[in-house]
Amino acid sequence: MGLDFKDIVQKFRFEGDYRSANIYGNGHIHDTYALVFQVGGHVRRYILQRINQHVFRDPEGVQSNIELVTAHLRRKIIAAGGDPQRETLNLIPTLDGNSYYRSDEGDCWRSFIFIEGARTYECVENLDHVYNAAKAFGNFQNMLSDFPSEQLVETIPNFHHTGMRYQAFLAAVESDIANRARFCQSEIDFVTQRAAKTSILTDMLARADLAERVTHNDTKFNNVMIDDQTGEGTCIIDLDTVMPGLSLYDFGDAIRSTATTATEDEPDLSKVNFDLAVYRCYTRGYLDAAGEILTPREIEQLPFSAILMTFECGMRFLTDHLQGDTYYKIHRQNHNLDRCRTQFKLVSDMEKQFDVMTDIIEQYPEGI
Ligand code: ADP
Ligand code: GN1
Ligand code: MG
Repeated sequence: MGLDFKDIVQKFRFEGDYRSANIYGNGHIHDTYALVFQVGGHVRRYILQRINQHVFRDPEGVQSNIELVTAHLRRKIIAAGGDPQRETLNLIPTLDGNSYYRSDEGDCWRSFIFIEGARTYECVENLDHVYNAAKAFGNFQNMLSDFPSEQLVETIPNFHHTGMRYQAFLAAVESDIANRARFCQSEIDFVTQRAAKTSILTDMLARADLAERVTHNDTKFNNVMIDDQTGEGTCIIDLDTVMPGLSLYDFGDAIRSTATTATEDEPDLSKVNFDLAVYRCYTRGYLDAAGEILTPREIEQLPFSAILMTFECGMRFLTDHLQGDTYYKIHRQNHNLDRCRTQFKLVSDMEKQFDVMTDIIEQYPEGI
């Protein structure tokens, strides 16, 4: 049965006359739609999302975080002379003033102003975009450096606790509920051979060797909107996982998704290579923006974080494949396995180039 958008649309304080709703974007988690309205002679768009409640068990907590974080960002953006309508997400309230609407079926819907004149990219097209995306993520980190983290709900507990992710992976191999383990033994071995690496960052955090900060935790390249005219990183989106974490999670996940020559699900691994020029450029942008707040220990661990976050992501795709694809949206058979393989290819490349990656960080700001 098709969705009755007219009914949902009536619950929010939208401007204009509703015209249409179209599936939008390439996110793995939520159902995202672009809503089109007519306001006088103009078209106005909004983003409408059905929150994935299998992934986010506490939608109220998610929304409370987004309300608090966007209010904080809005103040910072205004103070810096920026445009808060474009440089952060803006929730559209429901008629009764809530930040989401729960339908009779139990679905949770939320809406944002559609950021026009900017777009997200699945793959890098040029180094200016890379530098600007890195600056935008670094700046996002800066703007949240004085956010009171105790106000945030942990929307997905232990999200980047790689050791716990490894335990979940082992359990998935053990139960092998979808009978797929025998078809991915080399990927399973790839993970188990690296088990000792999984606890390095969380151990450093536990002994206060690394600072806990408020971080984004999902700094995928397609979670930054790039301005069509200027190429600047206009707005960081997808704020569901903003919560206490390590700056290294954000740097590492950004390198994972940016410093690659192919899409995340490219089946032909000969096309998937770690791109050192992109790594260098992202590092420069990120350190230009956030370098001053980072500790020497954080900076030292940047290359390793890229490997660990890529490994963790590949391991999560493999876990979901073994569990019968219950977490990420898939669009073809073995989709999660293909995604896992691209990540492990990148891990292998980075392991071989680890010394060069480290040199690049040490050369900053001169030789980079
Ligand atoms: P998911 O968690 O499923 O990845 P996102 O919140 O990242 O969902 O949204 C999916 C896509 O929708 C984004 O990659 C982006 O292209 C688009 N999008 C999201 N929010 C906005 C917005 N406010 N304005 C314009 N496009 C947006
Ligand atoms: C998911 O929501 P999206 O598509 O930006 C996932 C990330 C993964 C990413 C891999 C809440 O991100 O953790 O790194 O897919 N988000 C969640 O592409 O699990
Ligand atoms: Mg997204």
